[in-house]
Amino acid sequence: MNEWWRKSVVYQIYPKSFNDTTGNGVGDLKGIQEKLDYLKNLGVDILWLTPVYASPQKDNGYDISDYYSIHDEYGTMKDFDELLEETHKRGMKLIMDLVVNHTSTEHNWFKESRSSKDNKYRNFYIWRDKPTNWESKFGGNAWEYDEATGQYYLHLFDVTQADLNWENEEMRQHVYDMMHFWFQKGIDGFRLDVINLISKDQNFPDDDGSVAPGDGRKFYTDGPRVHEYLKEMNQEVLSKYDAITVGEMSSTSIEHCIQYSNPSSKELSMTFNFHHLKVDYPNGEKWAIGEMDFHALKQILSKWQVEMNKGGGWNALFWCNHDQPRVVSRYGQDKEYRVDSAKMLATTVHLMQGTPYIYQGEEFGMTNPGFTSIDQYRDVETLNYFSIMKEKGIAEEEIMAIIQQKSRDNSRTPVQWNSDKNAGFTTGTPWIGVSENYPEINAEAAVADENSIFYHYQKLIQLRKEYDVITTGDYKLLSAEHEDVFAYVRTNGDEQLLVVNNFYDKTTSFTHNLTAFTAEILISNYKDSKAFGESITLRPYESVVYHLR
Ligand code: TEU
Repeated sequence: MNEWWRKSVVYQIYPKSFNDTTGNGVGDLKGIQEKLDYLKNLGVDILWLTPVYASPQKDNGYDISDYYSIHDEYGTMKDFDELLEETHKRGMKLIMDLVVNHTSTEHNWFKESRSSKDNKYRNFYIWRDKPTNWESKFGGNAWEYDEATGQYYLHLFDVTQADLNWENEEMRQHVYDMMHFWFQKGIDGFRLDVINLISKDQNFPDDDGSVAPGDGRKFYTDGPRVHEYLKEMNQEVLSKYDAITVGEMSSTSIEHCIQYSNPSSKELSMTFNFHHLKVDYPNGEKWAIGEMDFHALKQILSKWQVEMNKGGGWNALFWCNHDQPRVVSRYGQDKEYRVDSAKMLATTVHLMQGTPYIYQGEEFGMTNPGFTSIDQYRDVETLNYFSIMKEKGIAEEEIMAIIQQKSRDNSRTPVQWNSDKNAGFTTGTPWIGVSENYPEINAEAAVADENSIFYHYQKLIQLRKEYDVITTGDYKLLSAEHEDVFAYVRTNGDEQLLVVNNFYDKTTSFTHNLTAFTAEILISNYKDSKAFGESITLRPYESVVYHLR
């Protein structure tokens, strides 16, 4: 296991909400550059920028209209080059977001493609005389009729995001050329957006509705040629650079993620999966009020740890990103136990095997904003589902409660830098509202407080570099049936880490049968956690890591 990224920690930046230096209310590249020393102090190794390419911004940059230029609100290519240089100067790496399952319908390729059936770009996209009954992930039909040429084009996401046709070798070559362009500028890798959706069943069958009406996922998820395409991408591009790649795998399986990320496959470095972030989806339905299923959470995270380790795969470890609610509000308690529960949640994933990802603001415990009106929301998926739920006759009050819990905008409010106006994010009007708790919850206050969540993350990052057992140790879940505690042990020969996390606001106890000659506490979220013993009492949200020899 010599790949450098196995001991690295990645920090995800959503530029639109990170830091605005022009006063236009939108974050920009110079704003990221301003915060590089803050990120260096946190101790992260790699920065992941979500898309900064030219885009109409219908899906905040995941609808790309030109892969070779920077979105004008974010700055210029010169700004990008300077950011990359300053990042490298600080010994950090930078990866970009590769969105090649689809482009914006504003992309020149699509404009050409839709202009006529015999245009040379026609088959860069997926055109059919007859649509299937597949649903878009953003609601509604996944096909759009185009008058000009009397056919339908596929869009698994928004109608302005047309799916690329990966069966077309010339299109694939255009993608590889673009990847070389960015690698030759000096970037260090890519996060690959919904990359396991690029291979579609070419029979385009209707869905039988057995999972959900018009589901369709089984006809394009981990599709028939996906591994062939990724091997080709690796052969043509990735193998020529010392790159880190992480695939976002929607609705995937452990077997596929082992194949995607086992080095012998020569595909990707690691994978994101989302099964642990659906344990508050009642009957698998995102757009409903749901509570965390704690036992399911423990089982899913543990199964992925054990199976990926056994199969030689590599997990991206995370709770938060720009599509998910803030974990301290979701699986923790963001009022009187915000600090303790945020630290506990961080420890839970950072002591696992894999590469941890920290999403902007998670390192000091930003919470969901608690918006109450649909006018406060911006996310295309959220706004689509507001309309869908209204059409279903659901009461607006219930709709707003669901959206308040599940919307992707929960993680997209501006980073709260300090207690100044707009939390120091912008001197203008922010593109989306700032959470009202910014005077108390902000980076400046966290850096000034030695007991803050910030320094807990800083310590976790340091531990990963210091203790090989975190990177290479086996994983075993303990007391699977415990109602309150998520405990596991990492083992590397005669060295063990016992990680115990109380996920609830009441004192509980945990017993085990581990023995040790010496035991020290590596990290805890309480100053006076109990010494190692057969029975360990855990106060509300108490989280302790014991190093046993
Ligand atoms: O997300 C894929 C995706 O399906 C997410 O939108 C998420 O799983 C969904 O919202 C859950 O309901 C990627 C990007 O991360 C996301 O921001 C983009 O909107 C999407 O792809 C399309 O590019």
